[in-house]
Amino acid sequence: SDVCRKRREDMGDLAESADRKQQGALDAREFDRQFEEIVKELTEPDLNHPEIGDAIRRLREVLEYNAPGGKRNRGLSVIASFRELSRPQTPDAESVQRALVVGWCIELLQAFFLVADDIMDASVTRRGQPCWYKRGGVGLDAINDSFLLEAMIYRLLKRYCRAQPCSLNLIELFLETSYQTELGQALDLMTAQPDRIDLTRFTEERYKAIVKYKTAFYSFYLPVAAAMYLAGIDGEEQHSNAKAILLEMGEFFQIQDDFLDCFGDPAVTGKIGTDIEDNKCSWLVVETLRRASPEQRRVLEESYGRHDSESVSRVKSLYSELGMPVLFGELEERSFQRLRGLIERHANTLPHAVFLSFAHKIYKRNK
Ligand code: GPP
Ligand code: MG
Ligand code: MG
Ligand code: MG
Repeated sequence: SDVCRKRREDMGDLAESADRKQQGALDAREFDRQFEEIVKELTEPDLNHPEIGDAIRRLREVLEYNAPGGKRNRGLSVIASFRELSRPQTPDAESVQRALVVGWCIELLQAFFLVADDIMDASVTRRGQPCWYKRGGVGLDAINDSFLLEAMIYRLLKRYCRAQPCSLNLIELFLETSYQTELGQALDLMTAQPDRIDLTRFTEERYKAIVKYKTAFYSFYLPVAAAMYLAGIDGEEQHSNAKAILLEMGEFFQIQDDFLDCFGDPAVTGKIGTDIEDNKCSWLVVETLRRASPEQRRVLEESYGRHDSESVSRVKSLYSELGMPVLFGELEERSFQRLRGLIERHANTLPHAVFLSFAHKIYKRNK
């Protein structure tokens, strides 16, 4: 039956990829509509509550400013993966809605992280608008707003998934993934202490650990794992196979994020990079250190982690001198090929389209 499946997959490939595209566009529209409904459900019943009404109106503002406006890759991949995993059946309306809501739970987790991360990274813009904490009158109150965003995840799971057999698996998945991301953020921050500029800490091993924990689990394993649970797939082996592929994709995604921090166009990415100023263990600095001459290393030592624009420009020039854009382009090709191999080896009974369509969304991205 494995052979049959393979053959069916190959033969239907072309027609199916057109169908998927169309379905994806329809789902994206439904996804946005679902957000309006979620905001209403989470806030309307208590808007005029005598005690918490004011706080609920604040919550509504926080939700509307911080949850939409991104690429929605993570959220949309829940419904896309769920459809693939349900094949050849077409899921009923209620299951589709559940997958859309769980998709929003991931976007809310992301909003929670980003509101907090922008404070920690002293960032200025996000998704083409001022970071939430930069808005007049918000400031560090944004910390509590980030907690509110997190709390919405569990209110939604309770409302939409409570009666499902996968309910506990989903809750535990969100909690475990949050913990992993917070560990990654801890590693990211401790490797970037502003008063201790020490380039020897920027090793490849440290880099890989940071990005696996701070990005790969929540951005790649979480959406697919959630879709698997929704589709009734809860076997440990299948989850660990999916994880092997998705963590690799996540590592590459953060390398892109680091590259775009310096070489991306803020008008396209919607954010202004801060990695050099923040003394971050970025892919760019790790690779530059591997290639730098003793003199070039001295330039880095004197200029990395400083806020003045001359220092930042010196670091950027060094990145260009050492050919980082070319190196990045080569890595992107190699990484995509390696991923194809991983999918062949690890996808097993899971449909390859789950992984391939996710990979196609991120390769060659410029935002
Ligand atoms: C991306 O790092 C990682 C996160 C946004 C996770 C934050 C985790 C918390 C527990 C707060 P980044 O700082 O490179 O992202 P960006 O470039 O988008 O600011
Ligand atoms: Mg950060
Ligand atoms: Mg950041
Ligand atoms: Mg970044």
